[in-house]
Amino acid sequence: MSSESFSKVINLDLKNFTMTPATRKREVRLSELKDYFSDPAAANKILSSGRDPVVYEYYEYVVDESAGHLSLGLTIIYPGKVGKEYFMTRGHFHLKPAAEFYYGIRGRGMLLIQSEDGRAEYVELRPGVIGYVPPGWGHRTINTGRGKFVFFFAYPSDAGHDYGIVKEKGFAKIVIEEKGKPKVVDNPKYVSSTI
Ligand code: PAN
Ligand code: ZN
Repeated sequence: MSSESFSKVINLDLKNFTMTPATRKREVRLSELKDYFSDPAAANKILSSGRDPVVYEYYEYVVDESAGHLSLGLTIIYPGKVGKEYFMTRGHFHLKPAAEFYYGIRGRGMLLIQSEDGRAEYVELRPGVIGYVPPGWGHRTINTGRGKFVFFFAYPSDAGHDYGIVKEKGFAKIVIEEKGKPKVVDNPKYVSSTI
């Protein structure tokens, strides 16, 4: 059993969008993500101009890794697009069928969820709106606004992360800008799991 004290203040700074304490802070730049976008040539064009923007960053506080605990965090997705596709997270499934929730704090975005057999749904997130990821469903978030998109999340600490399925197959849907508005469309590069 952990000897850690649990009576601590976990502070979400809603002005500067930071979380303390955090066990981890990660920044993900376009160079790491370029193959996840439907138009890698558009990503290469940005990169070859000498820019490698931070697409998103997140803070995570793993209170305790053992079963029964929650991990908490704050994600900030910057505004931007690669071709027509908005900046987004890599996306993943959990190794165990664990649920997660996202609470919108700032900006406009979408939570895209997908079952292992390819059923896809989405929720539009804005401040005060909660997005729910059911156990076993993959999830990705997308910034569809003009400013930062910020949300709080919590999920079971022993859930684990599987990034491989999304890397190999992508998501069935992508979110693009059309006539200045977000639109959810079929992903032309999606690899369906049915043979
Ligand atoms: C979130 C995500 C966070 C970053 O905390 O980890 O938004 O997205 P990627 O993990 O897909 O890079 C979460 O869903 N945790 O389980
Ligand atoms: Zn997750």
